[in-house]
Amino acid sequence: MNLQGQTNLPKPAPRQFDPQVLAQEIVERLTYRIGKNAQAAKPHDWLHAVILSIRDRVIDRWITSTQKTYEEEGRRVYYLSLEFLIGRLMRDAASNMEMLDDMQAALASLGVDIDLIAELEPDAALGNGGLGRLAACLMESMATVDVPAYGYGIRYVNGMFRQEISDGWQVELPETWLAHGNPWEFERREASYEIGFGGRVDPAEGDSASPHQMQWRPAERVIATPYDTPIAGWRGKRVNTLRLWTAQPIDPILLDRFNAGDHLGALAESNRAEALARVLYPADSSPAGQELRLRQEYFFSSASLQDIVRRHLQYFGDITTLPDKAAIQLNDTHPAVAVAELVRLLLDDHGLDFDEAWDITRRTFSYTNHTLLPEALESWPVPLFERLLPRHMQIVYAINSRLLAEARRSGVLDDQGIGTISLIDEGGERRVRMGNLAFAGSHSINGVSALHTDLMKVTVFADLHKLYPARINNKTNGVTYRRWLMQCNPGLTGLIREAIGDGFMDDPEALRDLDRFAADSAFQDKFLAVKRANKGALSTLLRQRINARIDPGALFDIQIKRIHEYKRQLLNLIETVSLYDQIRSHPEKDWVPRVKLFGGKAAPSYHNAKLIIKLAGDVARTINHDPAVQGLLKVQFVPNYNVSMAEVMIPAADLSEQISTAGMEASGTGNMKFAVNGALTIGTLDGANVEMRDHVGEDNIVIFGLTAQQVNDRRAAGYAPRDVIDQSKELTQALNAIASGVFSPDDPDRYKGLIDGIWTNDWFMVAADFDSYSAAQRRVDALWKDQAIWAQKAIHNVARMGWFSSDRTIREYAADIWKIA
Ligand code: 26Q
Repeated sequence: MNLQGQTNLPKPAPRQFDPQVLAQEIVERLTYRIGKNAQAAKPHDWLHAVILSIRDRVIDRWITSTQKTYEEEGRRVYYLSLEFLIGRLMRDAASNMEMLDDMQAALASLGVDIDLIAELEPDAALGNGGLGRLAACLMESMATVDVPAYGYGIRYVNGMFRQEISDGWQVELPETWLAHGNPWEFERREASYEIGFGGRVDPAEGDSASPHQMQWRPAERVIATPYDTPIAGWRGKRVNTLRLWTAQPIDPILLDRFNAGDHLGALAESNRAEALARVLYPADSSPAGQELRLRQEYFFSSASLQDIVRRHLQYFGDITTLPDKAAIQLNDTHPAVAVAELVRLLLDDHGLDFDEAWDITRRTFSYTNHTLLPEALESWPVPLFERLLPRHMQIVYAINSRLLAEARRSGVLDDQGIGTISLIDEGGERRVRMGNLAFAGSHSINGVSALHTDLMKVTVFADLHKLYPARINNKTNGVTYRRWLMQCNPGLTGLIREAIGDGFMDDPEALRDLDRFAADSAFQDKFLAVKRANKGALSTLLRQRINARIDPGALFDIQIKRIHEYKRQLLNLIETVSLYDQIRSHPEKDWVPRVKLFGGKAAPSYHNAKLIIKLAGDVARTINHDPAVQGLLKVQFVPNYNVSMAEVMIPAADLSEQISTAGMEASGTGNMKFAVNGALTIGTLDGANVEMRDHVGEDNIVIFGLTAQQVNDRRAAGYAPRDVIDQSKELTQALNAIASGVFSPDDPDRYKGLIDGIWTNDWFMVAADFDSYSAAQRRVDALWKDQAIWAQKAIHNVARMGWFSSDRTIREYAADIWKIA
């Protein structure tokens, strides 16, 4: 091998996608990797063999990409996230490697239906909702636009729980996605690290030790071992790495204790370590202040930082150039302790002085905020933080004293302002504010939609923004159109290709060309036929899964997302009840047949969210059994909504419900997926809906309700829901029906408290927006009656949504935050 050895390495054989060759490969994997022949193979074995065949192609590119990254010596991106909601990978990888059609043909020649085996792949649900799915879309887009990136997270044994509905109530069951093994991952034992907890801090020994240098002696240590999953970009251009950590005890069994007869004690350490990667916290907006959660946050942050620093030193040898070679993006505050961890590594392990350590840290980190809800802002009690991370507590204090001194010197903040930017909340029980730590430790802080970013500047980060006015910037979310159009909606994709060619597959903004077909009645007919077929497929699936009977000829009106009061599933249900009431009162009117579908999980401890699920079931049962509205209105709650279910429901939607209280949904990303699949949106001017309206045009979206400003003003002026309710006969009737037990005869008071909340407080402005929402729904009905107009608007949506591709989002991060060419 010569000095440039790599360039002389044998090149992997060119990829061949001949279905016959593929069929041979699959059978070969089946035989030699799984140990079965085609006759004995079960569907699971076929799936495994198919994944191995795809994986081998991915690996060729993975190795080339890694090599290219090393050779280019450019900056790498590290995306730190406690959640990656990836879903299934088989179709994604095969499609991105451009072998999906050939794979289908190969399998067909072996007598295997690709759709049937694809169904068997578990849905990797290592995330709660939007934030986790965004991380997955961004990973795929980074590979697609050729950004060298690593995702870092936790390999939870149990991801998001499986939701069952029992007697109408949500029941949470563990999801065991790893039960049959995971052919996508590679264990990398050689890249293991020790992670400490607790213990004490001593001054560093030796004459050369700097004053800030300390020696942390943790009381407890665990090993973090990574598992790598390749993430292939579109056309296999680049394959990046998703590195997920698992935890192991240093001593699996304490043999001395075991031999002394303490059998449980001998395993205690092991259980404690394994708990770290056991389960994803299923709360998406009200942080559970549990010690285990903070331990998870530190565990994966420390492992990731040690890995990043080791890799940097191995290739560049000089820790001070870290910010030139590494950009670390914090996905919300969940990994914010990484800021203190990097400072610790620089001070204690590398002997830098504090100023230099702090400068390197700030130039390396950037932070994405995903919520303005005060109850979702993470903070940890100082005593807990100090007990678990004594050295980091010192570092937080040191950062804080600099931050506050700088603020005083600047003169832009008064004492109250200084109090709000402090890393320590001194009101009551003292707490470490993770949002302020992430902000202080970053050179860039971004929101996820234009509105959300504007609101960040005047709410949560108003004072930090005064002090550092250049740091906050916007990066409107996007979604990957490979998964969310091309894979989940082959019918529409085929129709688009027929009309405008394949350009949009590499450049989603080329979807624009479709605009000129919007008024073309032949194209409209084909478009409506595709939608109808997708609705048929959903209807078949729901019949098989939950024995639901829904008519694909009706308008499919869908709200799928986590259940939360601010997302206002309750507004939708109250309007459904009101519509039910109106149909019964006026059966002679020309009602539009509607199917209303709901899906989503409630945080297990979120009482009202669980009650809303129960209400959806109660309303559904009553309406679906009433012959008076038969064929006109149907309601269904779809259990266990997840990525795979979204991939079937979204292409089948006519109407997308994006109805959060304005100012409360940071962005939304489901809204984008629906629109690009040709659904019309009924929505408030919240999150990215605002920008969607700007792109698709106000005639092609149904907007209603108070604006964020109006919500704010109403609250400030002392909003009295009672006055609003008294003005609306329909709302009064619907609320009374629900509160009096019309839908819950078995327990008439079940919804009394929930509905009382609307009468007395109505923080989420359900009553204030009701009439406007109801009127908007009747505008939707009117549009539906003219299918040509409906199709025209829907086609404009598909054509004009290209900007919401996560490729665009990633290009903006790369240019503005990571400074990658
Ligand atoms: C924090 C501490 C302890 C336990 C749990 C949590 C926690 C976990 C997940 C807090 C929040 C989340 C998830 C938030 C989330 O999904 N936010 C959504 O992010 C999307 C991507 O930016 C946006 O589109 C949505 O508007 C936003 O709600």
